[in-house]
Amino acid sequence: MHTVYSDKHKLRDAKIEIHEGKVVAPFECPRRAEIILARVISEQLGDVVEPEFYNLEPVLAVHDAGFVQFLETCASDWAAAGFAGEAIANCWPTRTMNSPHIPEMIEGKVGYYALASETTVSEGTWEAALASKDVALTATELVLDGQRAAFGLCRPPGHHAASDQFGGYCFLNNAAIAAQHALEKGAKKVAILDVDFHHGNGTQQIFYGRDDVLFLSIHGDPMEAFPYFLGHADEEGQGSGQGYNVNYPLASGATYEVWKAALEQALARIREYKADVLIVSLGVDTFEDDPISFFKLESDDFTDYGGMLAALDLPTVFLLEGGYAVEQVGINVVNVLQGFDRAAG
Ligand code: 5XA
Ligand code: ZN
Repeated sequence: MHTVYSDKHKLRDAKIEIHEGKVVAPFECPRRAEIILARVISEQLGDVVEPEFYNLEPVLAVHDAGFVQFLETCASDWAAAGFAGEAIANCWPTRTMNSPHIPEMIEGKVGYYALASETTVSEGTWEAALASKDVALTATELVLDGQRAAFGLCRPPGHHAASDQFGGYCFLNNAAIAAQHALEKGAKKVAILDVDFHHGNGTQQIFYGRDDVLFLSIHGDPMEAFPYFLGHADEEGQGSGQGYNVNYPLASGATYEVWKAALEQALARIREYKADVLIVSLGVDTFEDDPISFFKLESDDFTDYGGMLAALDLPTVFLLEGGYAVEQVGINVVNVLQGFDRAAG
């Protein structure tokens, strides 16, 4: 399997994150990608290729133009306002302040477009996010051109990014951009399976009213886990999208047995849907030692479910999302891809 990788991910190198009441070094850090790349190489998974460059058109196909403009200039606008450090949200349009007006002042804009405060916008973030979408699109193209599967080593990740919101370490929604691109290139139906520990609220929101993208997510129950306000089992889509959004929230401590039962249901739904292409939002923060999550998957479980994904017999694009047990993140990601490759034959 080819891996698409760009060094530009290093430009996303925030120095702070708000976590459990403390300012900490960000969990989502450049070292994650370096460790995964090293494992891809040492395990001889396949060729590592640079991404092609794509302009903003595929981004604007799923994201709001004002949001994209905001992201592009956020870090420099923050500095120009005389603020120190990284742009961070501290005031939101919450339930009682739901006005359509977008503030002019950068501090207000950050609040308007943020869905969580743990994620700052640091210098270089926009360039890294653009390169991450190039990685996702190039991996998608490889699969549309006939490869059985490809791995986009995306950093920053994307699945929390909604049409006009960033947060949860995400800025542009790589999986949504890839799915829309596949549709524009001739696919009729795309399934996005999100196996990250966290619910893919952004992907859900972007495709919630549509039936040409089936979105399925297995994740920590939002009653107990980020992103808290989306990801319940009764969110099934709306309008023509009714029935095309499927959530499997699982309780704290879920073992592989429990998780695999949800995966089997998701795979059955994907078979029934008859997708042309599968996109996997591949987060490995379901791992037992992940520092910010609460499932109990072990490294061998990742190999096992990689094989189950291959049994769908669909052209498959893997796009990296989360996973923060840094020393094992390479093993776990590559286990999924090797499990897939071995079963695909
Ligand atoms: O998949 N999403 C993540 O791993 C980010 C979670 C952020 C929690 N504050
Ligand atoms: Zn996650």
